[in-house]
Amino acid sequence: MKSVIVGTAGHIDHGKTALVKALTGIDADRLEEEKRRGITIDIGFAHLELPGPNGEVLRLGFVDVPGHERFVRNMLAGVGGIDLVLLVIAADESIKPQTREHFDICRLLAVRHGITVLTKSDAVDAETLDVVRLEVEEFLRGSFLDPTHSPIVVVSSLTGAGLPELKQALAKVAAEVPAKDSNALARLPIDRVFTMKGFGTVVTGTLVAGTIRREDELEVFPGGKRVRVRGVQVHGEPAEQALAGQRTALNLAGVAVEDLARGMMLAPPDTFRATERADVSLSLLSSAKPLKDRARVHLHAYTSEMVAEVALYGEKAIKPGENAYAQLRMDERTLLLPGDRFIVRQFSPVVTIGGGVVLDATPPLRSKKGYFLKMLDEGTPERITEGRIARQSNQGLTVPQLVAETGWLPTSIRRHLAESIRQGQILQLGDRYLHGAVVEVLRESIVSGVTAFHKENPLVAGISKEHLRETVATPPEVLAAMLDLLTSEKKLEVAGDLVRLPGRGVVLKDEEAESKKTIEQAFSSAGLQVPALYNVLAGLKVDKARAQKIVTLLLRDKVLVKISDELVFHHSALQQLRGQLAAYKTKSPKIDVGKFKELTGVSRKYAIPLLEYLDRERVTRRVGDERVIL
Ligand SMILES: Nc1nc2c(ncn2[C@@H]2O[C@H](COP(=O)(O)OP(=O)(O)OP(=O)(O)O)[C@@H](O)[C@H]2O)c(=O)[nH]1
Ligand SMILES: [Mg+2]
Repeated sequence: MKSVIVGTAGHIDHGKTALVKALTGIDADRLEEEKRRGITIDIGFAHLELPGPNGEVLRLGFVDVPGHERFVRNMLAGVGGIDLVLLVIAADESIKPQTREHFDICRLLAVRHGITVLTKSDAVDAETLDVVRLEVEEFLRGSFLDPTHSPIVVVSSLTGAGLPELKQALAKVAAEVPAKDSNALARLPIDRVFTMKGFGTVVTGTLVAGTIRREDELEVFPGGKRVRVRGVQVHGEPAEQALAGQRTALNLAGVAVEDLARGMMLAPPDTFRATERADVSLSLLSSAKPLKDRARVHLHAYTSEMVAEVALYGEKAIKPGENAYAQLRMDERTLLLPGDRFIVRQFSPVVTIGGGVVLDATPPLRSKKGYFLKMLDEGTPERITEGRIARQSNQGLTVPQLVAETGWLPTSIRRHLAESIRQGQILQLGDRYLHGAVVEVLRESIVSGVTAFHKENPLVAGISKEHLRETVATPPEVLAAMLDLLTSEKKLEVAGDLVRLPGRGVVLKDEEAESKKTIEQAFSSAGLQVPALYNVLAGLKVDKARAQKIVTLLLRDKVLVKISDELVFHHSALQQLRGQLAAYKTKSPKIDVGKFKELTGVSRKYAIPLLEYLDRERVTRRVGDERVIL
């Protein structure tokens, strides 16, 4: 059994609701006010089973929309999920404003199948009917309802004339409609919310993709609330599951009626993110005024409606009848996915001016990359997957992230990735996929990061993974996978938490570190009575060259201070000396060599270079044979 959603479209009073009733026996006008005023205000529903041309059963769900120009927004809430449109034109009135507007909307939403129905045939003579038919044929020329490939059926809902032919045409066209994908990830745009006695919260909608089963958990967008499906109904009958393309009612647990509204969307939990921005391809109707950059519009997608700003990519305005790439910036968060169709209406006065398709629902805020949109617009799923991964640079993307960005199933994504991986365009690192060129750059920067670290820290065995990760800005799992790659290629070595270049042995480093400690201790414990440097170095385990390197390092780090060719002091001893002089100053502003020797306990051999050092450091100033303490 195949399920197809049939929508009506057309000007007010042209007989849409009457036609649906004549076909199905169901009055889609369910509101008391609708019955009283004799017009449709909100969308209504009906259903019909027809035998298809190949003997299969076609299950048609009807969405009957209002024709009144004030209720176009309700019409938009209904038209989002339709597969096939019945464009209803009354033979006694021919084409009217909402005939055009509804037809424009269907074209902008890329509805591809339909039947044009000339109603009220009983109300006109044959001549008038011929004239109207000519007008209508002219109107449809070149569109998806072009009369050369799409039927025009003349009916009277009053007398029943033409109804058998219409049913036949419906069966034929419905059989041609490609079935919606019930294996895809489920999305149900909510069009009605109400309480049913004994059941609680019920929502209805046209299931645009996937399957929803009893007991499924779903997430409400926006808002993120979780709900459980207590019961499913399809076309008013209890069912175990609803499939894409079916009018669906769900009895929901875990949510109050007040928390739900038309415009929200149900989808699998923890899979998608609501967005406030979407990059789109936008077409402006030729009947519209030019649309300026940053113009505010009413945005309609499925059952949702909100205000959005249209930011153009590079252009100052879109001209009537033209297409452009744009970023929609919404006033509210909503769930949109690439491929979703939308309509925009002028802010004021409110008329339909255009529509288009979402290319990217996770765009950067200020991307100037029109070419990226062109690729998303025209590329194959393989290229799009590759491009999305490349865009994330060092971060790459996981399969769940790709699902969230594209709405595709994990299996499809893996299939799209297979060839790129085989060709080396894409590499898998841990759970992430990175672009090949990015991996090359990353490889270089990791090796050069480690090399630079060794150069700056000759006495440390290696760089810690965390430090390296910060240096190259990449997720831990990507670094781990890169390190696996680089160690297998013998470009790096990993020991515990440390990463190093091959050959920078730890044993060697331990000796150096030990020697460094020995030197430091020798000088810090000596105070001002420092030993000769060559004596200290001679006692070390490391060779002369490396000992000299360690000293250079200690001097660079100002742990040791060289005050003459022969004399090296620990910085703490010199610090202490400054303290002693400051204390001495409180007794006497001046000091001579003798007093200095007395104060510090050093011999003349040390006292002279130390005082000269203090002069250089402007701790003292020589005046004759004495020093003024500054
Ligand atoms: N003579 C005649 N009258 C019809 C026919 N179809 C509908 N009508 C009448 O036309 C009026 C409008 O019909 P509806 O079916 O309510 O029109 P509609 O297109 O649903 O109108 P809205 O939903 O308000 O846009 C009603 O009075 C119907 O009885 C028809 O085939 N012949
Ligand atoms: Mg109606």
